[in-house]
Amino acid sequence: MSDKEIKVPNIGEFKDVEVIEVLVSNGQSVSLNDPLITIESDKSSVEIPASFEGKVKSVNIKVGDKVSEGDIIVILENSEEAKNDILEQPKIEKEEKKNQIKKEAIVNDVLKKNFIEKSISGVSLASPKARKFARELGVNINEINGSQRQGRVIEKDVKNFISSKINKITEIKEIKPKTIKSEFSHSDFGEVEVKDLPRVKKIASTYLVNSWTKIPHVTNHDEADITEMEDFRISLTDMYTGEKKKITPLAFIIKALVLSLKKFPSFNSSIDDIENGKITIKKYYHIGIAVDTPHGLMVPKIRNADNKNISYISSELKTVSDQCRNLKIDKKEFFGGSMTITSLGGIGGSFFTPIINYPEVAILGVGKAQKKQIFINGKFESRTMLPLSLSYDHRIIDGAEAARFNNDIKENLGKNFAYKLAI
Ligand code: CAO
Repeated sequence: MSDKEIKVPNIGEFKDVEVIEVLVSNGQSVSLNDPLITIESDKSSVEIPASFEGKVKSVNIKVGDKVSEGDIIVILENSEEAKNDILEQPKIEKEEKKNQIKKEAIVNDVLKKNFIEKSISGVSLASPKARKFARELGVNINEINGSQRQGRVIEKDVKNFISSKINKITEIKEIKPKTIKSEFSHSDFGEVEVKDLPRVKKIASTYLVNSWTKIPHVTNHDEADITEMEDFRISLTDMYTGEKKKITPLAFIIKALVLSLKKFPSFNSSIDDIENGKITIKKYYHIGIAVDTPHGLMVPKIRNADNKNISYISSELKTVSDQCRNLKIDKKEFFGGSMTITSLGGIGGSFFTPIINYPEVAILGVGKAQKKQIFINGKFESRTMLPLSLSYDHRIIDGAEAARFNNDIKENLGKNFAYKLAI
């Protein structure tokens, strides 16, 4: 089988056109339509593609040469073998050969048309650097309007073209969803009263929507056996007066959570900008507590909970929730948390799906503890079970890690009495 030559096709009346780029080298495999060289007249430049496939045996042209129709660009080695080499196909049958000839004719026609049209309109003049840059980025240079004389495209034009495309994509992303408006109003169906939404609810709604839409939430549900903890809690008395201490389970849960955060630092973190690939691990333990107030939900922090004992945490809980309810709390107290606890234990209900308090990465929902019959060591026992609902940011925390975290909290609230040390 003889070698095949790829020649400069018919490019109209153009002769002695300068070669500004050679895009292939010896030994390289080329496929149909792969660009071989770029030629440039005084008005236009165009790539000459391969009119058939094969392995380059020799390149007969170098940058700066002047070429005309019929000049040999490359010689492809024994093209059928090379083709088989590339595509691992059986020998080309007669029919395929015919198609190949047709393809070559089409390539040549298109090329000729392009070169002549572009020469007339002068649309795709481009520096070799810009052409290469555009090709590497997969941009069709003919779509770019050049900033130079006669519309010549330079590298900067390619960059501007790409930025404008990116901006368009961003603009599309930022289109806000429309508020759905019904053709009927509520009052069409009966008496209604329209009131102002409390300011706190309006502010909270922005944060809640942000968190719900930006963080991929997952919630793991579990139950902690707090039988011994409850016995201990209820037995607590004031050492001076001998009166029963009023400490709710929440103070114990805060302490248990701090212990778990120390073991699982990724729960005490924030990602402010996922694009920059950075995570902030906090070395402090400021636990947020969701407080139900007549003005709406507020989340003050119990600062440095690791350094406070349970009695102190309990009194601080009362102080900050009173401050929230009386609107006597500094705005700064709503920021800078490690993780939040939202407890419905004093009200009722078991499991729910809490929304993470952005920019935190997890929130612990606590339900009402109840006596349950639990099967232990072959028999049923009456145990006090506390429902836990741990929602976490799945970008940072995996399900297995969340399950281990819940196990650890259960451990801290369980028989091991980790909390006893902290009274
Ligand atoms: N299981 C069983 N009983 C519980 C309990 C639990 N998990 N948690 C609290 N209790 C009991 C307390 O021991 C207390 O009992 P006594 O009246 O017999 O002493 C009673 O319930 C009331 O407790 P409390 O709710 O006043 O106190 P707390 O420390 O548990 O909670 C606070 C403080 C500020 C979290 C709470 O007042 C509050 O606002 N809760 C609502 C939070 C909320 O709305 N979360 C939802 C946010 S998501 O929309």
